[in-house]
Amino acid sequence: VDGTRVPALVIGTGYGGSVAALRLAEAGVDVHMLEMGMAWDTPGPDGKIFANTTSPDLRSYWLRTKTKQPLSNFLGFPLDKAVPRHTGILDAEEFGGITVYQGRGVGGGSLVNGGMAVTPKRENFGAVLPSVDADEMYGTYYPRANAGLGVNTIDPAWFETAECYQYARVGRKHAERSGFPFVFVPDVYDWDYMKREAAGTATKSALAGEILYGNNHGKKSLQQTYLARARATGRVTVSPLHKVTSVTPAAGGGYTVTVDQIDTGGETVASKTMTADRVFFAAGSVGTSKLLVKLRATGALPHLNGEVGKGWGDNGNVMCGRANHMWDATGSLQSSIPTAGIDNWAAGGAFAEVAPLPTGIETYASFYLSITKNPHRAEFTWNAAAGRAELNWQTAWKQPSIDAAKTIFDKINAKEGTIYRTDLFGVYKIWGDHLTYHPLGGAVLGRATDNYGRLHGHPGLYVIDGALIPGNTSVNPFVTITALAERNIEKIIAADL
Ligand code: FAE
Repeated sequence: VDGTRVPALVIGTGYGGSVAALRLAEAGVDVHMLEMGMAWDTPGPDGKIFANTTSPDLRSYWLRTKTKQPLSNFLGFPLDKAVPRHTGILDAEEFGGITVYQGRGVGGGSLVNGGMAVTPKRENFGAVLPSVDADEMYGTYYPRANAGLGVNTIDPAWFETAECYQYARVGRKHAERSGFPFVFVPDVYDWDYMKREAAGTATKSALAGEILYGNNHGKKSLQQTYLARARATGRVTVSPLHKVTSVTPAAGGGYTVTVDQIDTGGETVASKTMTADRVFFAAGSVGTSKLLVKLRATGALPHLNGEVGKGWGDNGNVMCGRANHMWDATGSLQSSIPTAGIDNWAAGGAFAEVAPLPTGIETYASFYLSITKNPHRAEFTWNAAAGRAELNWQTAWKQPSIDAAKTIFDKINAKEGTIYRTDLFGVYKIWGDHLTYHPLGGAVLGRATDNYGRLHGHPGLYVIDGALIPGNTSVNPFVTITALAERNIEKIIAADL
């Protein structure tokens, strides 16, 4: 790596980065990808690559000495426990008013996420990205992204009988009894594989509760899709445990990229520089934003404009649980892959997923992750004294999300004669309003960049990840991130190379 010159360098190996790498390589361009997380291709002492959700270990968290589980409590008891500090797979990155969960490793968020692969309703897309031609997105790039990601839908007949989706059928019943539209949510998990798990003919992953810290089987992460195809071109090199710290114009043209190689304890073992004709920022909304505000403030990229760092949102994420009556048991066996959604976006600004609580025991609880229309947007800035990027999100800004989610769950509770759970996020705390799984924005399309992700002020620098999307997508974001990356890289290859 050290001293190399490459035509295209990609920072990060999540959705945006993987699309860029594949399409550039197919166009004949050699690509080097730098990823701060691990490769996740080698089994641990237990024979598995990834740790189970119910027994987090050193593989589970990014450089923490104690787990920070999104569901912090159960029946009033704190669940977090000590783990060795290690470059684990899930980063719970804490800013002043919010904890932002992100995947770390080759594959980015695809390693840890639930695989829910939702294309937003076309009527909502215009509000998300008004400068993007929706005909092109829905005619070409959303279909391309869905095919590339391996999106598939559950067999509705199997859904009706599968023990592991009793919780989702209870969720549907309650939604429909209160008059809310119920929808199936597509996923990149292989539903045929899950059928075999249920039949006892395949090693269990979703039915063993695997999620958050990686799935050992069944889920098509980017390692199985875009990144596999990118590597097969022979033109893509991936360097894990390499963290980019600076990008600045190089004397002879192109950019000098400074990289810390780290060990699995997070310590820097080597500092390297590379030179690249073009650099693609694909470090995720948070990673890209943090880098760009630092590089602007420190003078490494002085011509970045004032929009860099702005327009960040949490996709309106808020969680809650409901306590059901004894006749609405949700099942002791729950697939970790959600497949049911309640769509109240048009009327109440909320799209809620019926999520699992895979505890292995009957809880009589229904659990939901809502995506809501939250108007608040935060900004990343560089704190020179502290030497770090900060985000000015306020915890109180979740109130519009809580209000939107209540349009669904207050009504269901009233209809069913049930109450909210108060034991999942602390003691007597109903709302999981301290976190997001869906960071978006910070280098918004058409503001910090042109309409295709070219950063203003520095030719040859591109943003191609969730940082382009202004804070909300109305549904889970990765299909939109992938489709937008497909659109932008096609234009960049045609016009710039
Ligand atoms: P991302 O996938 O985050 O990739 C960025 C990569 O860059 C990461 O691998 C970083 O380690 C790496 N990186 C960052 N900084 C640096 C640096 N300085 N140097 C080198 N590498 C760096 O970005 N979305 C859905 O649509 N459906 C779901 O079901 C879903 N469930 C989720 C569940 C969880 C627990 C989490 C955390 C997220 C979930 N998401 C879901 C969100 C989704 O994973 C996320 O929007 C995408 O992964 C973002 O894609 P990007 O390409 O922007």
